[in-house]
Amino acid sequence: MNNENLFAALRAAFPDDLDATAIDAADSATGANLKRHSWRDMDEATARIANLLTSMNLPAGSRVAVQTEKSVEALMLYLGVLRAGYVYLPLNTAYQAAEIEYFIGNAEPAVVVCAPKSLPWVQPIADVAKVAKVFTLDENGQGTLTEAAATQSTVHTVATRKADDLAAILYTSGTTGRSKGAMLSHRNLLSNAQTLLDYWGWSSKDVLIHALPIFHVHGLFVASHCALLAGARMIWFAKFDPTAVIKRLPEATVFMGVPTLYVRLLANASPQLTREACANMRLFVAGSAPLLIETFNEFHERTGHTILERYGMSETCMLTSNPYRAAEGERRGGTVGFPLPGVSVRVADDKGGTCAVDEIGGIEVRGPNVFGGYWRMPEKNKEEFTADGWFKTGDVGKIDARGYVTIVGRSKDLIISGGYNVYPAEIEGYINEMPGVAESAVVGLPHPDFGEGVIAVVVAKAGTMLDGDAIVAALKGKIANFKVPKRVFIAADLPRNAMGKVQKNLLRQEHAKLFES
Ligand code: MCA
Ligand code: AMP
Repeated sequence: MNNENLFAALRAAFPDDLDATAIDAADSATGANLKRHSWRDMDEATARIANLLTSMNLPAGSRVAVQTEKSVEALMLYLGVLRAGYVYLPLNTAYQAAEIEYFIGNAEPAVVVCAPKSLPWVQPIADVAKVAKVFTLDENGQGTLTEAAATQSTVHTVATRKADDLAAILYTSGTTGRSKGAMLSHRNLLSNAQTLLDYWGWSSKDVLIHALPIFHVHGLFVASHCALLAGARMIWFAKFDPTAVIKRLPEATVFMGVPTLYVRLLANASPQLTREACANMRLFVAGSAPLLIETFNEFHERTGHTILERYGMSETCMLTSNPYRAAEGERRGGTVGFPLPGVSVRVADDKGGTCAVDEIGGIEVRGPNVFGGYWRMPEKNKEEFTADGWFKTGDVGKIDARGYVTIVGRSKDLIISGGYNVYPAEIEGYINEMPGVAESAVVGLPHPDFGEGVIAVVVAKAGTMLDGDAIVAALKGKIANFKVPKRVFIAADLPRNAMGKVQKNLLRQEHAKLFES
């Protein structure tokens, strides 16, 4: 039987010369190389981790939940989990105890890997959830995981998996209730990577600057899978710093970023983002949030490069892309391009029909990249797939006569800040639990750096005085820092329509200029 494990395809794409460089780990602050990792190193490191996991006799389908800083070793962990045939569950490093408790309780992983500094609070959470083993891994690739893996063999036969077997679970927050785990199969991930490899013209001569986090689709799947499947070298930044990244552009060919990274590259004073710095580059990809047309135009003026904007989701990987090759069309700023080969996109009206050209409606998608459903939430699957099997993205958009897709908004109450999703309902839940709070509304406002900045408007209970800064401070200890409102306003009441629904658009209008400077 053919092995349909994603790792088998990635391993088959390693170059013949295993001693060639696969990854250059760069210093985030200076851009200088810190450590070279060959393809052989990658093969051996992933084999050791796979052997370690296999030696633990975990049940088939076991989840390995990981909350660690970005490092090459953390990427090896992901690949090792795939290689062993288990299910990878990445967690944002910003998540705090209450958030991690939910994910571990919900996913019931067999293994958890965390930062050594988090062990004191992760271990008790893992104990309650009956996790078999907690390992540590720090930002330098050291920890109990590395120690245990070091005793393992560097030879490992890739575990055989079917295309529909689960490869990863990515938690994405819900508009109501708690986060949902999107179940992605080996087919979902591999089909999407193969499509992008071809559509974006990857080859082994490419050099990718990898400066995104590796706990989301963009950095973990889109960027890493493309480079690995192409047998291309990566320059690996644990954190994004515009100066350091610009220093490495002259030897790179591809860069991927959320819009905030482009805003910061353009704002950077030294060294400058110039045509000369980008002379070797062939492709700049943006996605995860809307790219402002101003950024798209300024980037073109400064570098001569036209950013390729694409659109995707945790549940679906990549859905649409502006064309790479000129013969297929121009890259149009403000649009997310065409449905990728093999992916179907339609715009649905609210009467169960399909919208005409240029008519606005709900974006629905289908394809080998679309996930199988949410982890242990059959009722959500019913809600979010149509009867004829299309996934309702919650994005609102249109398709023009030429086939370009434009996203005009979202039907889901979601804020995207610097490429991270913030669900107002979740934050409002935390604020409403605070003493003295009657109710609250969380909205996103235009933000020059993050695209959208989170704020809250809070109403006090009768006879109570509230302090916005104190609410911000209290939230900082509880939830991931990017979800914490940048400002909290105290108001006498919230604007409501005749149906009693809070009119968030009025709050957005009232505070629209808050972040303008
Ligand atoms: C950091 N801060 C933020 C954000 N990031 N605030 C709002 N939104 C953010 N995204 C705040 C912190 O709370 C902190 O505030 C202060 O900034 C400094 O934190 P630090 O971690 O040092 O920030 P940074 O290193 O400058 O990070 C900014 C960043 C990062 C590099 C833009 O947010 C980032 O890497 N974003 C990329 C996210 C991503 O990869 N998304 C892809 C999702 P304080 O000091 O008050 O605590 S995949 C996806 O969406 C789909 C599938 C797709 O299509 O790709
Ligand atoms: P997530 O599933 O958390 O990764 O977020 C997916 C959401 O990000 C999508 O449903 C869109 O709302 C948004 N998104 C991703 N790419 C783009 C883009 N290029 N333009 C606008 N929104 C985007």
